[in-house]
Amino acid sequence: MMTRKIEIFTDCSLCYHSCGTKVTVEGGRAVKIRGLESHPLNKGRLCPKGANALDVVYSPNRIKRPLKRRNGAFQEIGWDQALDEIAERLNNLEARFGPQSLGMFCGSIGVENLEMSTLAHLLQSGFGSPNFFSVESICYRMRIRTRQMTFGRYPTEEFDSKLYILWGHNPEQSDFPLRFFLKKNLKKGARLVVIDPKRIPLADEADMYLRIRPGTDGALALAVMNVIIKEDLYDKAFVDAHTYGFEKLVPHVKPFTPEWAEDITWVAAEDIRRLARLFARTKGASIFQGTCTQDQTANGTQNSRAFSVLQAITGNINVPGGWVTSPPPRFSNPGHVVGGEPIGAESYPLFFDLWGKKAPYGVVTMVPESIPEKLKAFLVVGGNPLISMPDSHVFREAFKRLELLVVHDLFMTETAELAHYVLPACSHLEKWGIGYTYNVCHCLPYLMLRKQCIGPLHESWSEWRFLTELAKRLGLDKDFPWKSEEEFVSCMLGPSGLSFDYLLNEKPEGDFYTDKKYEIPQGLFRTPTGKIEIYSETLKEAGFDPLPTYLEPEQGPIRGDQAFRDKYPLILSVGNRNLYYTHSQQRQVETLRKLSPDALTEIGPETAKEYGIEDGDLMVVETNRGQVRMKAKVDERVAEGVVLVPHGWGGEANGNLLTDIRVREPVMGYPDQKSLQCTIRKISLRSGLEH
Ligand SMILES: Nc1nc2c(c(=O)[nH]1)N[C@H]1C(S)=C(S)[C@@H](COP(=O)(O)OP(=O)(O)OC[C@H]3O[C@@H](n4cnc5c(=O)[nH]c(N)nc54)[C@H](O)[C@@H]3O)O[C@H]1N2
Ligand SMILES: Nc1nc2c(c(=O)[nH]1)N[C@H]1C(S)=C(S)[C@@H](COP(=O)(O)OP(=O)(O)OC[C@H]3O[C@@H](n4cnc5c(=O)[nH]c(N)nc54)[C@H](O)[C@@H]3O)O[C@H]1N2
Ligand code: SF4
Ligand SMILES: [Mo]
Repeated sequence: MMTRKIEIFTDCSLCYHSCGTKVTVEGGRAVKIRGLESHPLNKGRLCPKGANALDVVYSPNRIKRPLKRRNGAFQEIGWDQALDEIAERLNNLEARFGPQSLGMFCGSIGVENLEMSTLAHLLQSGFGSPNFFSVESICYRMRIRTRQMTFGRYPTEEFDSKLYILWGHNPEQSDFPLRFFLKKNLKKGARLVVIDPKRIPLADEADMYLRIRPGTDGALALAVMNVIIKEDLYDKAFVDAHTYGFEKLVPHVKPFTPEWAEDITWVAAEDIRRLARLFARTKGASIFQGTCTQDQTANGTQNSRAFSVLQAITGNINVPGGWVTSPPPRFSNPGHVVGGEPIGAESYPLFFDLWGKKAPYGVVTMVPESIPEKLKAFLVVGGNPLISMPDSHVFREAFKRLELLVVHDLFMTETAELAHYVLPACSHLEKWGIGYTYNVCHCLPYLMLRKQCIGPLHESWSEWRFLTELAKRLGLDKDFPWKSEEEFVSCMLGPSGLSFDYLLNEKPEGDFYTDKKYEIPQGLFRTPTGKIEIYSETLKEAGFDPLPTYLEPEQGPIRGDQAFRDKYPLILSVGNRNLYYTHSQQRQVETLRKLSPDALTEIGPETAKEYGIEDGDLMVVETNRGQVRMKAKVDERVAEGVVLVPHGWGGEANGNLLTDIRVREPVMGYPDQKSLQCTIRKISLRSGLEH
């Protein structure tokens, strides 16, 4: 019998970049996956994860059938039984404690978890709960919020730049598409500055490398501002025409001299001056701030404010290579706004509400303290919070107190292991969806239909099917009116201007959804003053500094307690990315595991020597919250006194056993994961004893 071989253009959603792929399907089975040359983002390339995506899809470790915990062990059951029981338990909790006792959590899957989070939000809000949590309250939304606050919209850095300032961002590991744009433009004469406590390999190609003390980026940014203003390097015409509050910034930054910053940041005053001059003299310069690095520090919101102000005063807004405001794609968002505010809205109001525009997200760092009083049931759809959220012990203990924990995933994660019900999810090749590049992919306004390439494997269900069927049992049918997943995706695409049929039949490779425009028309900046707000009344009214400021890490040498630092003298940053894995995923893929077999703690040679540790030794990293065991990677690229621990590994190598959920950024409640304190020691393999 002839088996038909077809090639389908779709996107990879093993991370949020959404690279274009070509999937060869033969007899209903995906047999090959390659990069799609005509996709403007990856231009035919795939990272090792994407290239090995079929090993994820066809992994023998996939959860095959719904599982129910009984007497401490999992038992296979049918979908109907699982959904009937979950619905009954949810209805029961609603009757006893009210609908807000349900919390929903979505992780970082594909681009902004678009369909997943829309459906999840629809279910939880239809049920009557405002408590939707996602990675948005530890990653990225802070930058969006802050840029909205400053510009009244959300400009993003262009991939083709004349000056790349990698400010705590390492594209070689985390930003596969950017890496190629960067390398191409370096050959054409673009400049590069790397600001990082690790001399990442890209720094070897840079015009400047600034070795910074973790968590002090805000101080450096203020000093750069100081020089630009003092040396009269700012773009006067742009400042006059488009900004509000510059005259207040001038006296404000006077004390933040390069010498002041040198003591704080470890960056030489002369380098700060050089950076300021280079930046101010380049039209088409962009700060590429760490995607979560700059959020997860004590000064997070103010870091993003400072970067925004730097782009503005150098006139690097809406110029090719700078930060550019392209309209975001419009998708229909059928989710209701439920009365009542999510957990965290009161403590961190600017995260929730900006000028009356309410975000659907609760603050995830407040979840554990809300269990069991406020939250009794938790649905996790595509996330692994027990590994990915800060302070894993605290999350674990809280989750144990839930009356109902349901996890929808492809694999038996540490979070799933604790659940009452585990439900098998479809991979991205088994369902319909939307792939687009906008907020994470820097001004490439591109939209693609994610096609269902193969039927669902095993008994896995897509989010659409799972949540629609659960909704029916909760009496929420009216909130899920779509007869098929295609119809749902088609409805979401509605306002984008690119229809399902067009993207399926005419542009299977995807299409640009809007032209890029660089001019600044009247009314572009939708802030209260209609200008770029260097001075923000909004922040002031919320009780924060209206001008960019600097706050030391809570445990650091200026704010922290000396006795604490005597015990934990080294600076800890948790979560540098690893090209071969997305967070806690893909460890089961043999090819990738061979390329990156171990969790590695990175330290500099002097630090290693001081603690009697050699490269490859087994070592312990310890904080006030817990400890991890990992292999040591002694690397002269790492600043002395700094310990870099990855996240995403499980068991005793879980980096989030070290982080502290109570150490939070004051404006938006994000956890500090980049500037904590720790100590390290060697484990002797022979005796098994720790030194
Ligand atoms: N200390 C520290 N911790 C961090 C970070 C850090 O820098 N430092 N970074 C943080 C950041 S920025 C983020 S975004 C978070 C990420 O946090 P998470 O998104 O919770 O992390 P993942 O490990 O990617 O978990 C995703 C889960 O979804 C499953 N999955 C994959 N595809 C699908 C699907 O299509 N459907 C369903 N239902 N499930 C699917 C995967 O198997 C996996 O178990 O981690 C955070 N954790
Ligand atoms: N392969 C892979 N790619 C990913 C992910 C993944 O899990 N795997 N996750 C995706 C997600 S959700 C996100 S949010 C992004 C994260 O992307 P980013 O937050 O940009 O993280 P990295 O690119 O690892 O870069 C972090 C760099 O910052 C440095 N650094 C650490 N602390 C500080 C500090 O205080 N100041 C400064 N200036 N530098 C510091 C580190 O040494 C490291 O080189 O990556 C995305 N891409
Ligand atoms: S960078 Fe992300 S989207 Fe692109 S191929 Fe790799 S895993 Fe897939
Ligand atoms: Mo993230």
